[in-house]
Amino acid sequence: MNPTREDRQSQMAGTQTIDRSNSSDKQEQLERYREDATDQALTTNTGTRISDNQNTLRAGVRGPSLLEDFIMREKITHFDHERIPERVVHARGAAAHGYFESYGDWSDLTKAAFLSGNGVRTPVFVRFSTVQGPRGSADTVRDVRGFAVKFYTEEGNYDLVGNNMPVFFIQDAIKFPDFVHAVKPEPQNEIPTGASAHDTFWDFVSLTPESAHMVMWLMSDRAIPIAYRNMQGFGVHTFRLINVNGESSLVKFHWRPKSGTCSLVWDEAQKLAGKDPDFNRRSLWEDIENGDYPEWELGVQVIAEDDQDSFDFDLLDPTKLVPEEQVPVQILGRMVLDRNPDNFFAETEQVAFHAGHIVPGIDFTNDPLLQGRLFSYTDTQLLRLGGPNFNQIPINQPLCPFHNNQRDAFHQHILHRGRASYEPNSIDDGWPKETASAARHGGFASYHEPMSGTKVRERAGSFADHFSQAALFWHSLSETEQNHVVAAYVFELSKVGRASIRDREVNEILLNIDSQLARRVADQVGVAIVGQGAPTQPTPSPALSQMQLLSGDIRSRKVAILIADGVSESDVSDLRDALQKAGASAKLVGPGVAPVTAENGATLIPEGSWEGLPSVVFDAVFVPGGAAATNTFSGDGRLLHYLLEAYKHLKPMAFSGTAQALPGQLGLPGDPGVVQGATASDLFGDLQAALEQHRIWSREAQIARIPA
Ligand code: HDE
Repeated sequence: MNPTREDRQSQMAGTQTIDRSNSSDKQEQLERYREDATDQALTTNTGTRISDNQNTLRAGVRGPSLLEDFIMREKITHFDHERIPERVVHARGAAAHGYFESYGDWSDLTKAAFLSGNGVRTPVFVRFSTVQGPRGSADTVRDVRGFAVKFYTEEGNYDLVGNNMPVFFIQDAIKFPDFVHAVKPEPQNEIPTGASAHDTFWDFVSLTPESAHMVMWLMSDRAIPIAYRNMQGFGVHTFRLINVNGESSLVKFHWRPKSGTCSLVWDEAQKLAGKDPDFNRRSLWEDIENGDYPEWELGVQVIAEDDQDSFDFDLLDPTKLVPEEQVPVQILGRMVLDRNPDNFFAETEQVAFHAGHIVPGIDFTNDPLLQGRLFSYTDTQLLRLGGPNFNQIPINQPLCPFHNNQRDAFHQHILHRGRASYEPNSIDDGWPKETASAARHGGFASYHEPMSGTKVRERAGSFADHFSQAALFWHSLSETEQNHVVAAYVFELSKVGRASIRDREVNEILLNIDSQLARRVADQVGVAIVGQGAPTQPTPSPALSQMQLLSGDIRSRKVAILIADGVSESDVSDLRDALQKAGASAKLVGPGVAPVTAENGATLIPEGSWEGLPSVVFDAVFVPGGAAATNTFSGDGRLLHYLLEAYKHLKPMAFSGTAQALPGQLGLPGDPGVVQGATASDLFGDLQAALEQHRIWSREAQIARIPA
């Protein structure tokens, strides 16, 4: 961090370093903190130029090192202190900058300025994460994904710290450490990394029926998203919006991806954890670098204060969702991520989200999980970021001015010049002063929610039903998705050593959700069903099925074009052009990364090798024609494995010209995803149609053992 001399002067003058004329641009603000060492001398931290960065000062060329060497000491000391504690949950993540744009003036709902007019733009920084694994764990594990958005609004920072699932495991914050200890690696051997498939997790959730609904989501395809850009996001809790008249509405926040919602298949997710543990992080980065910006729409389900008791569950219960068929989502604006961070540590690692960072126009409810979060996030930053000045770290600084009488503490960067650090004061004419609450641009004032009550440690009876919405989710899924849920329970419970835990999960949880689900799992994990359970038969909510959530186009899909010497160059370029025109992309993948000579003598440069860019990192595979290339393909086990794996993972596969012999050689049964044509242009329409479906689900019955 290298503030300029002007920055220092303005800080010394007691003003913030924020230039209001640039307030719409976080990038501008970060610019002043960005170090550019081009043409600069290597120095110590105190500015002394260094003449030798290769050798420690020593007594004679073979003698002992000298304590006097302040250059070596400073360098090693700094290195020794490079690590900060990783987040206790959500340690593994990736982030990007972008903007939020309001579609209109939503003053009837909220007085928040960032939602006050069509086209109003607010810079954002968004961090996606997994929950269980440490900072270096794999991206594609079965887990909940964090979806945390920091809006740098002109009225202060607003953080919407959500997940990619609309509910949570527990109802009360006091259970969070128990839940996290149970899902984290087991204490004696720190196994498993990034997985819930172990005894302590299933012990806890089988003893905690309120987790039943969220565990269903965790066992569904939502827990293995193919890309962050393909995830929905949810605020989970019920929040309040306060309008310009001071009236409150209860809301659930939704992020809807423009690229549609879709997932990996389980075998692919596991393989990716080894072949490309950075898979989600990498595609977010590459898409943004390529100008293919991920985009979401922000929506709210709005419930009038007076209607809050009209549901058969409690809106304050975070294990419940509001079915969209009951309360439709009203879209308020869109968010585009268009810039990668400059420095992972400075931005992605140091960003401090907090469910309690709100602005006028937004307020909390009494959801007991949310209430606990309001304490936790500051507390965690005090440890991680080393003291209470973490909001002075550039990525956390608001874009609007910020002034108060908080002083000193570790890592204080502001040179407060005022003489009075208390209020009221007369010495500094009373500044900084309060701002009265107002319809617009006023100070924050909490919603005047009527309160009464007796001090108790007790949950409301309205929080008692734990199975109806788990059943709602199950009955809303397509048959394919249900098969995946069953397979996930079987996979996870098969890794649970204690038979009593498997038994409890099946008989005391699943049997209360759906007897067929319980039986299908029980059969595979050696549990005898005891009793009947008391499942409900809810009316399905189609909005909960991912099968309804595809984008309908092939934008952002990634296709491998397999090449070898003698490949048809026109097939390669025609397909690549057609994909690009449709918003998708392609990479040339060769036996190695050495240039390949096409049939017509053209040189093609592979962007990766068959081993380095395996089929699991693509959505589809294309094998162009060319007699010599087909000959190479058909005799190379690596290539044949490539194709079989793509087939197994239900991907569209296209073969042109002489390559049309390959499906027959491999004995691949024909289906709408095995596309063939004399040339790339001939087959593109069919490939596009298959890619729009993303996976060929009909193929699954042939290749997977689905517990009936
Ligand atoms: Fe968090 N959570 N959480 N959480 N959470 C953290 O804060 C916590 C909960 C969520 O990318 C921590 O800075 C408690 C629900 C996200 O930096 C910590 C409870 C939801 C992120 C913390 C919850 C979330 C966190 C760890 C129960 C979805 C990552 C590091 C009362 C609505 C943000 C940190 C990022 C991070 C506490 C429950 C989402 C320890 C006590 C529910 C996306 O403060």
